[in-house]
Amino acid sequence: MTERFTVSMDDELSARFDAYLRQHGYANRSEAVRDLVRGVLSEQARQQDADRPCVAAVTYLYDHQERDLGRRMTEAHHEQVDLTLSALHVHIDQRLCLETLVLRGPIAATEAFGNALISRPGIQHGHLHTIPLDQPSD
Ligand code: NI
Repeated sequence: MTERFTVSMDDELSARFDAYLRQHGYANRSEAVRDLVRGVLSEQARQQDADRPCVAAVTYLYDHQERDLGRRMTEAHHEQVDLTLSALHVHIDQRLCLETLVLRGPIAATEAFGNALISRPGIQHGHLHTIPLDQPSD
């Protein structure tokens, strides 16, 4: 089933929304509204339930020769092995490394780990994307 509803918007907000659609490559307003609603609901779930299960992807760049980061980041991953499903390490050039970790666990613990990784000195372009999962039925 698909529910249809009409949204009223003043001209200025509507023009800004259309610009947003173009920037983000949306073919129509409905798809953009669906994504925005999903985003808001995910954020609400994230804030309301620290124990809710989630999967998350954390990505960042660093110079492995700086601050002994190559060794220290690997050590950090091993300390939280229960939260880490997978770790991808790519050598970008002589010095730079890109890492993407796929995490799984309770939202609060997973985000605390991801945020602690990307806030370390020398870690660049850190980004954490959390996807809340439905509570397991028991
Ligand atoms: Ni590397």
